[in-house]
This record gives sequence, C-alpha cells and structure tokens, in this order.
Amino acid sequence: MTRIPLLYKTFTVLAIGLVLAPFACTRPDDSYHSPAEEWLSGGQQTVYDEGSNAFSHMFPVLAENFERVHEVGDAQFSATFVSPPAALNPGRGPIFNNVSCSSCHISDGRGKIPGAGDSSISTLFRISLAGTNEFGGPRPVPGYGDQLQNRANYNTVKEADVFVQYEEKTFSFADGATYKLRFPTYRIANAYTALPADVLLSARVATPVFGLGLLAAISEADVLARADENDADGDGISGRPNQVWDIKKQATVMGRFGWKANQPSLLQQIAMAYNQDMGVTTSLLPVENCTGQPQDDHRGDDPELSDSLFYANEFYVRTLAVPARRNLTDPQVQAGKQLFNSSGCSKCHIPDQRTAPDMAFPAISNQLIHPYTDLLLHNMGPDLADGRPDFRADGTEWRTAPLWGIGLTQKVNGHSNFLHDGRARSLIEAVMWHGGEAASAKEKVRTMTAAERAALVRFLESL
Ligand code: HEC
Ligand code: HEC
Ligand SMILES: [Ca+2]
Ligand SMILES: [Ca+2]
Ligand SMILES: [Ca+2]
Repeated sequence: MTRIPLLYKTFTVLAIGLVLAPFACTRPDDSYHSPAEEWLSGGQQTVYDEGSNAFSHMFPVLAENFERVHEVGDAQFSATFVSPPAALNPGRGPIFNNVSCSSCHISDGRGKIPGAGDSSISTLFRISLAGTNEFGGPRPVPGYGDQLQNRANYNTVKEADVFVQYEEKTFSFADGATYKLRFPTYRIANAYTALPADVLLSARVATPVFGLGLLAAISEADVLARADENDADGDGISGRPNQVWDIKKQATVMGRFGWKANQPSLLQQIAMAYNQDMGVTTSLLPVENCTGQPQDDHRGDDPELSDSLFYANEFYVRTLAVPARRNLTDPQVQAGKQLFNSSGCSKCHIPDQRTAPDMAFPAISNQLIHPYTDLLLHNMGPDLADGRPDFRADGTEWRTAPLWGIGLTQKVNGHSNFLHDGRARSLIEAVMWHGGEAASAKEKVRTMTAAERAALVRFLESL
C-alpha cells in the first residue's frame, strides 16, 4: 500500500546493528550470519513500519512492472463483491461467508472472532463426515459440502449459523501465579436442512497474509528434511508434512498453507477462498460451492472472475513484505530469546529458513528469512484438537504457526487473540494451550519465574 523511504531506513538499521554488534553482551546465534540480519525477518523483503499498516507493504525490492501488478492485486484483495448481475465485482454467493478478502484478513492481518451471540464474520467453519473423499481430503456433508456458509444473497437461504460459548478454567504456574484459559464450544443453529448428528466441525480464524511468497519459496526438500515422523531422534517432536490434492497438477503434493497446511499453493488457497468464502468462481474452481443444493442460482456465468484479476490477487499476496524486528538489543528480549531456544520452542518455530534460488523471480530468491515455522504438522494435544481430519492432518495436528510479525497484532488488528480459533487472549495464553509434542516446552514455561515469563513474552513481542 504505502511506501516509506526504505533505503534510508535500511541503512540506518544496518548501521545501528553493525555499530552495536561488537558490544552485544550475548553472543549471537551461530545460525544468524550477523546480528544485523536478525532484524530482517523477511530478508531483503523486510519493511520498517510498526504501526497499523505494518502488514500491508509491497516487497521493497520489486521491479516497477511488478509493482503495477501488486497494485491491481491490492485493489482486488479489498474489492467488495455483490450479487449478480452487477457492473462491478458481481458473482458473490448465492451463499458465502464474507464479501471481500480484506473483510476477513483485516489490514492483511488476523480476522476477528465472534463474540457471544454473534454469527461469525471472519472465522469460518469447516465441516465433514468421518472418512475421506476420493482425493484423501475431508468427506463432504450431503447438502452442505465441507464448509458452512452463514450468509446468503437476497431471497436465498444461508446454510446455518454457528455460535460460540466459552468456559473459563483457572490454572497455576509453578510459582503459584494463576492464569485462565477459555475453552470454546460451538453450536450450529438455523440449519437450512437436517445436518447429521456426527458432523465434524473445525473453527478457523482468518490468518495474517504477509510474507507468504517467502514461505512458498522455501524448498520442499528443506521442509521434508526437518520432518521426523517417527521421532527417530527421540526429542518428543515428530513433525510431518501434510499431503494434499493439487488441482492444477492433478497430483498429491506437500501442503503448506492454512492452519493445517491443507492447501498446496497460494493460487489454490485463493481460488478456494473465492469459491467457498465468497461464492465467486474462477478458472481453477469453476463450480459454485452450492451446486446440487437448493441455493444454486443456475446462472451459467462461471467462472465469474477473470484470470487477470485472479492472478493479480495471488501476486499481491505473494509480494506482501514482512515487518522488521523491534527492540532486538533490549536485554529482556535477549534473555527471552535464550529461553525460547532452551525451552524447545525453536524446534518447531524454526527461526531461520532460506528461500530456494529462483532465477525467474529474483525478488524471493535465496533469502535468509526468520519466519519461526517449520511448515510441518504437529500433534498439539487433546485441548487444541478439533477432531476433524484434513487430508493427512489428523484431528490433533496443526501446522506450526509462523511467529514473524506476531508482536504487531495488537497494533494492526486491535486485539491479541491467537491460535487457529482465536481462543487465546494473549501470547502467554497461546503458549499455555500448547500440549502433545509441545507439552514439555509448555511445562518449561509453567515452571519459569515471573521474570522469565515476562522476558519470553517480550521476545515474542519483538518478532
Ligand atoms: C470468511 C473469511 C475469509 C475470506 C472472505 C477470505 N479468507 Fe483467506 N483465510 C480465511 C481463513 C479462516 C483461513 C485459514 C483457512 C484454514 O485453515 O483452512 C484463510 C487462509 C488464507 C490464506 C493462507 C494463509 C496461510 O498462512 O497459510 C491465504 C493466502 C488467504 N486466506 C487469502 C485470501 C484471499 C486472497 C481472499 C480473497 C479472495 C481470502 N483469503 C478470503 C478466511 C477468509
Ligand atoms: C511441537 C511443536 C511446537 C512447539 C515445541 C512450540 N510450538 Fe508454538 N505452535 C505450534 C503450533 C502447531 C501452533 C498452532 C496451534 C493452533 O493454532 O492450534 C503454535 C502456535 C503458537 C503461537 C500462536 C501463533 C498464532 O499465530 O496464533 C505462539 C505465540 C506460540 N506457538 C509460541 C510458542 C512458544 C513460546 C513455544 C515454546 C514455549 C512454542 N510455541 C512451542 C507448534 C509448536
Ligand atoms: Ca457465484
Ligand atoms: Ca457449504
Ligand atoms: Ca524428533
């Protein structure tokens, strides 16, 4: 969106980093090439903005013709779709969840979770029956498919509403201080036709969308090299990749995007968003989400979106930059970083990744980035489980959430709700929800002193 005098800021930060480096009291990680690089979460595609626009910047290093495409995609990302026929952005519905990408991915950041008694707006609900479809994915619910659309065009019935209720429970850190976690339960109401009693439900809040071009550029071999499905090294962590159906390739490939890494590429993720979340068909997914249901409008106008706008939107998401770290030399942040590593957080939230060389698109080629994810699935224990398989991910598994930029959530989105359904109300709550493979990391945090916990949080806030 807005551009800031990046060259100037880059040099300032690099200069400060270089000046401070010799005096830093703790030795930098061996894994970091130089302390200066640790500020640059997105490699050369890092931007310096810690305000409410922090997630909305174009890659700072991009050829001018590409900048135009990004701008077209930016407009498309915030375009409001309306019911057909219409001159501008028709094709919405007949049933949908929301009217634009940006109404869920607010300021290119997180969605809002529904309050008590609200039907959701930027949290959506995936549904399915036990078993799989012909591609190994979720088995659709007759009359509903695999996502609940809770809004509909005029004169059309929505599929259902989902309401959330929380039950708060109190827990204790080892030093006696208490913390509270709220356990969500979801209730489907106003279903337009009978839903089977054994329907599986998974709540997903809209994720941040910056830095995804860099995550897409990490080589599959690098991701697979970190998998340890049978925990051969015995450290209690057994990450594994999702394997999902790629429509364009007509093949099963590694999953990367979504809370369960259930989408193989940005293009398919975005086609799915248009189709399922907004009711807009594209060349990749030309069949309306309610085909075969009574809501079908039989308009025969599919695909409803031109390829040029579809691909421009994908390019926009691919080229959203990552905000730089803050307060890195603060001693509390430094202490928090040591605790993050010594508690085992960095076994899943991998700080350093390198994007693959890419001659065709130098902007994302061979960059040292700090996304704090391995892109693998982990069993996170029964409390976080949704009990709903999604391709190879079972009901307990989630993709390690990238932590870059997480400290700016409050500024960009005005809340600090974390995890796949926004149940955590702070960073420390998000940590205390960890279980399963992350149980020992969580236990380390539970037994920290108050000062250590504060340092860990301060470190997370600097990301
Ligand atoms: C109704 C709300 C909603 C709308 C509208 C929506 N999204 Fe999303 N988006 C989500 C949710 C929820 C997820 C996580 C999905 C999952 O885990 O299965 C997501 C995931 C994504 C991801 C993957 C992010 C990651 O870190 O893996 C991308 C990219 C994305 N959306 C782009 C878009 C684009 C582009 C549009 C508009 C065409 C759009 N979304 C519209 C809610 C929405
Ligand atoms: C076994 C792998 C693993 C370990 C170890 C681990 N995490 Fe996580 N972390 C995850 C996964 C998977 C998620 C997403 C869970 C979900 O959304 O339900 C997550 C989510 C988070 C989130 C919320 C992210 C978001 O976008 O909402 C934070 C914050 C976080 N972890 C911090 C930590 C800290 C701090 C530690 C160490 C004490 C740690 N994690 C250890 C796998 C791990
Ligand atoms: Ca439509
Ligand atoms: Ca549906
Ligand atoms: Ca292991």
